[in-house]
Formats: sequence, C-alpha cells, structure tokens
Amino acid sequence: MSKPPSHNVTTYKLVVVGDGGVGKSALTIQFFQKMFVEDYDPTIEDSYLQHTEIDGKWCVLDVLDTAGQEEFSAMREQYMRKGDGFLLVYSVTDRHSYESIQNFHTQILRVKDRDTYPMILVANKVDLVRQRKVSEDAGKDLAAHLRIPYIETSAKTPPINVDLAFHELVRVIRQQPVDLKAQRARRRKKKSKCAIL
Ligand SMILES: Nc1nc2c(ncn2[C@@H]2O[C@H](COP(=O)(O)OP(=O)(O)OP(=O)(O)O)[C@@H](O)[C@H]2O)c(=O)[nH]1
Ligand SMILES: [Mg+2]
Repeated sequence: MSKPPSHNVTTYKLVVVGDGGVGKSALTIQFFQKMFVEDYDPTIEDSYLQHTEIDGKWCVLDVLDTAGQEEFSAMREQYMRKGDGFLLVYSVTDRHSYESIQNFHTQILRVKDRDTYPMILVANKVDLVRQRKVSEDAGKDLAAHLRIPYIETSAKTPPINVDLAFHELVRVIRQQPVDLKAQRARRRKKKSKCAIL
C-alpha cells in the first residue's frame, strides 16, 4: 500500500444505523481496530476517522457509530442530515431488527429529500448459524425492494466481509449521479475546515 497523501483527499461521512444490539459498534471496531468486542455496551454516539485506500484512491473515512436503542432515537434526524452514505445493519438472529430497516431507509430519504441515497443493507452475525432467524433470501429480497446492495457480515473474529461492507458503501457514494456529488461539494465548502489525522 502506498503512503497516504497529506492533503486533497475526499472525506466520506459514513453512518452506521440499525436497532440496538445488532452489532453496529462491533462492526465499526472490527473495521478500525481489527478486534471483536464481546461485551454489549449500548452506544450513545461514537465517531472514528481513518485514511484508507479504496480501489487505488486515498480517502478519509469519517464513521459515525450511532445509538440503536429507542431512547436515543431523537438524535436520528441530526446524524442523518450529515451522512454521505449509510450502512443499514440488522442481525440475522433478530427478526425485529430486520423489520426496522424499512423505517431507517424511509427516514433517511425523507431527511435527505431524495428518492435514492447511498446505502447498503448489512446482515450481521452470520456466524451464529443455529440462531439465525432471517434467511439470506429474505435479506436479498429486502435489498432488492430498497434497491440497495446486500452484504452478509460477521464482526466476530475471524471477521466476514467487514472491510467489504465499508468499502462497498464508498463505491456506491463514488458512483452516485453528479448532481448528488455537486450538492455534497457545496455543503463541504460552506463548512469550516477541520484538521484530519
Ligand atoms: N456472534 C456475534 N456476535 C456479535 C456480532 N456483532 C456483534 N455481536 C455481539 O452483539 C452484541 C451487541 O453488539 P454491539 O456492536 O454493541 O451492538 P450495537 O448495534 O452497537 O448496539 P447499540 O449501540 O445499542 O445500538 C455484543 O455482545 C457483540 O459482541 C457478530 O457478528 N457475531
Ligand atoms: Mg453500539
């Protein structure tokens, strides 16, 4: 891997959403720190920043790990406004978390005032084969209905598709139509510059 450039790299704000306990923090920490967090400690809001090379292009990933617990749902609109792309995470062991995805999707489109927006559907905890309640077909059907890519993951070590999930979302953002990119660039210009690690 070549050395990261110190300037002129695009920053992507990725937001990880989904019900409480589905593994949003475990996926984010596995991606950034290459370790599996066994304990469940509900998140309020955490963010992580890292230079990464994806498909030969350097970028900064600014990932927001959000609260899934219902008591923090009032914060949702605010972080949805900021995201360039969203990982919609459910657990294959938790049918209710799968059923919640439609609501997250609808709310993001409403906040963004768009018909489509960069998102991917992440079916996590696929290592728990015997506890599985949501089939691969059900996941793929939902993704097709929402017209977004579908990825099965496990945050447990050895991880399955964790890097792929984050990288795929960046690819979807990069592929979005130019008018969306322009809108994002305008928003960036308005903001004051901030230091990047
Ligand atoms: N076996 C297995 N366990 C997982 C996986 N991902 C997460 N877990 C476990 O599931 C529990 C909840 O994971 P978290 O990552 O804290 O869940 P969360 O979505 O961040 O929850 P909130 O912060 O409350 O929204 C923890 O005990 C994790 O160790 C996975 O892929 N496989
Ligand atoms: Mg969490």
